[in-house]
Amino acid sequence: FAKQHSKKYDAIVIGAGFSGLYMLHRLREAGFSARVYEAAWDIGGTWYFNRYPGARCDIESIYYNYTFSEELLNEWTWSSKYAEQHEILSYINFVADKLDLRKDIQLQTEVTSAKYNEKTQKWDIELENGSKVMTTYFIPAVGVLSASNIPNIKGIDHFQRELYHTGEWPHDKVDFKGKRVGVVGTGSSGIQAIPVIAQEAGHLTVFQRTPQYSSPAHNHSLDSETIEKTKENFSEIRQAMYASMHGVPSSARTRSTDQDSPEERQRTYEKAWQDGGLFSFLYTYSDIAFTPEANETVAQFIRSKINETVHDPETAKKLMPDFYYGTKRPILNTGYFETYNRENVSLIDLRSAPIEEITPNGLRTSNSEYDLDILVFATGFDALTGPLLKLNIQGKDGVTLNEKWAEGTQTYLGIATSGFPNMFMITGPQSPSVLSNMIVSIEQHVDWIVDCLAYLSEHNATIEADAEAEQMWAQQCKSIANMTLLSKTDSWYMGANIEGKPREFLAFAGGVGPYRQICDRVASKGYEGFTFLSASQKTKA
Ligand code: NA7
Repeated sequence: FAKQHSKKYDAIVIGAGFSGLYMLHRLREAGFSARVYEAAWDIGGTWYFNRYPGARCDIESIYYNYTFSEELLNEWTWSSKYAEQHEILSYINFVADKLDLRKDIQLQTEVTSAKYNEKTQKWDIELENGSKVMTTYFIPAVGVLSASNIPNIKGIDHFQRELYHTGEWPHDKVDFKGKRVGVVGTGSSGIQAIPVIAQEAGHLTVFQRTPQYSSPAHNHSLDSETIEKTKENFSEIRQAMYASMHGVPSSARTRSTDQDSPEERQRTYEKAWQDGGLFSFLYTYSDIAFTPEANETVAQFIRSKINETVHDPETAKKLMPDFYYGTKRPILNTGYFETYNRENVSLIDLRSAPIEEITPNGLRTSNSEYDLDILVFATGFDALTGPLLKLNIQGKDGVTLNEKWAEGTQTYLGIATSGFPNMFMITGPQSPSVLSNMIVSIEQHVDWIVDCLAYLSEHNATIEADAEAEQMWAQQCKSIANMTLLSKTDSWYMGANIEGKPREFLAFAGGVGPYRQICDRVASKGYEGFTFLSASQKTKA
């Protein structure tokens, strides 16, 4: 009996990153039996895998921690404004130990499928080793940037030297010393890694498809006064984060670009540049995210900074971004543009000469061949939907999630999807997560889900999102994105980086504060937009 019992849980959570860990904590607190399965060798999720050189968070460390516990807040102290990957991983381990989470986490365990059983109203979860586990609530906490995108380039399997992806970085130190290194990709990961690799490599060749806007992080160590002040005032800071647009305690000014003279705007942008905040430019004027002309004023400012920084005019020209500022997540850097002034760094513009083939010893573009000892793919992720679709999830009537979302993503609040009862996504597609400080979004989702589970448990019921509610939600996500410039750029927010992926804006762009209000309203109206199935219906089925 004990053995059988150990294979049944109230809740199964997949993933032991920030979201899975907090979910486990809240489930246990609420009295549910729970188990977390994690494919990796240890906990940490994104911060376990993304250990490439220069990896750090783009949200200020003092806001990038759990906010639910005063004790955790008081006992942890960050060393710098933007924390490095290893420090964030230490923080995650500190929390897991403090809350004694490990005993309910099973590592090195990949979930191979999750199937909803309509007779039992339970989920059957299959693990890599063939064993099966049953759960009432199925909670994928698999993150939004965890399915690495390794481009399908001819010859890639025949490369005979060292090949890495930033999102699956090895634990052993990669030795770049004196080597000919190639980096493909200049998103956040590439822009963080390139300056660090350049310091060690014999020669670094950067293969760039799309130039990016990026501003200096101005990272520095945190002084004790800042830390103390933050800790003392954290309850107000927390409220501001919860009510905000992006999960940080700042907001956009109400002033528009045309209310200031060009000289005044220049001063405002210079201040944002010096400030080094992720959203500093987006907060300068109210119309930047909405109006092409307003947006162009920021774009021009950043282009002029690139021009001033990069000595070689040809290289500077190749680095000029030309899409709407802020329609891809802004990027902070430490010495990125300066890196192109180094003798040992060259920049290849793939727009004028695309990659044709990976050869056994390097890479060939349409007009040159490059001999490389190490090739680094900083080519991003199949974002948001990718990690969920990899899980092999099957809902009612044998319909898989992949079939349901083949033509486009359908969710209600980014938390649930019709036909998949009792399944709850944390920071799923069509939620504000990727546009925000992820931890604020994670905590809000988890808290909402746990309240919902308590309600279900009390009423002995199963819950399912209504198809009409999710259609309305998808429409709302689309309309909000269309009011901004966000949907006018080919980005991973739009699914545009993955071949064959439906083109649609994959997040709720209305802000974390308004989103929280919507979720709370749904709950307070008895989970409006959801249908309940009672236990008696279960017996009949
Ligand atoms: P991103 O932001 O998706 O960046 C990936 C980069 O790789 C980007 O420059 C891409 O160019 C480039 N890329 C992708 N595929 C190819 C191929 N086939 N050939 C050449 N170049 C390619 O991923 P990151 O890991 O940097 O950042 C993801 C998020 O993590 C980031 O937003 C932060 O929130 C943290 P493209 O722009 O598609 O032309």
